[in-house]
Amino acid sequence: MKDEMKTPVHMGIGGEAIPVGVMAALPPGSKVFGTYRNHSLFLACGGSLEQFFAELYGRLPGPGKGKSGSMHLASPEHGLLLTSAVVGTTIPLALGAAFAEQYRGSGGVSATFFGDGATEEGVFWESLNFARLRGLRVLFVCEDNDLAIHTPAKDRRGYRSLPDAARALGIRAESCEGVDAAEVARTARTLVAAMQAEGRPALIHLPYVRFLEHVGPNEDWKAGYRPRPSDAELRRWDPIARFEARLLSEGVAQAELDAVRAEVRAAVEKAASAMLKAPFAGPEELWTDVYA
Ligand SMILES: Cc1ncc(C[n+]2csc(CCOP(=O)(O)OP(=O)(O)O)c2C)c(N)n1
Ligand SMILES: [Mg+2]
Repeated sequence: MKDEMKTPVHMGIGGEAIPVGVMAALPPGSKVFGTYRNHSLFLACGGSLEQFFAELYGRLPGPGKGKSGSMHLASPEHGLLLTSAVVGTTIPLALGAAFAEQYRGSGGVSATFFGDGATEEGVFWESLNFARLRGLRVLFVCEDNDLAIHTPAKDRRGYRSLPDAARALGIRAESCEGVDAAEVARTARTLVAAMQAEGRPALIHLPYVRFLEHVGPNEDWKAGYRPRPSDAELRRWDPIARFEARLLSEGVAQAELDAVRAEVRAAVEKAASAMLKAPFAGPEELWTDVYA
């Protein structure tokens, strides 16, 4: 709101359980790719809060030295090789990473996170086909908020079930609500185990609700392209509330949750205020990390 971040931010509020659950299921060392809606993914892969805020504030300690911004957060040392603003482009790269693992005989897997809109790109279907043909261990992770910016899926495609379409290609596919991190992890674990045993790709389809506008920090229920869910529906689709309810039902005390919440808030505030004072890259960085 203060315009301190000069990068467009595609917030992941409502979708947090997806990267958290899937990353919990992937074996260590997996190669991961994502989209511009990548904040939760960056943190779930193990990227630090300091690196995260530095990149959003455009500062030198960011993983892209502040030059890549929110839409291209990456952390290769944590397995997050690349995220991109160009819809669909990181899907085939995950095939390349899986092919490298297969070629070396290492048994490793890769995962690619993409929105439902990316399934309208030809490269998505080409990638499904090629991964199936070559028996590549790629987990396709569809983060389905039913929207490509403002356009719902029913106005964009002639088929209804993505898992059915993937199954027709001989790819294992499961759907589960992308709101309960533990449930997402359980479903992803089953698919990863099958992928490793059978040497073929798998697809996990995860519906969720995008709480905010396509890009930016505001709610936009009044914009007119989708109805506002009821308060009860919004509570049902809130991954944080859902996870807290699960923990409470499993015997965790409210005081413990409050302590974790306070600890996280303090860590976020500390990292954000420290990185707002971090230096910008100097002119000498203008021509570094430039490949084309
Ligand atoms: C190749 C390409 N075409 C169009 C765009 C413009 N664009 C940006 S986001 C977006 C919608 C993508 O929707 P989805 O993949 O479902 O991701 P979501 O924003 O819902 O997470 C489009 C069309 C783009 N960035 N790249
Ligand atoms: Mg979408």
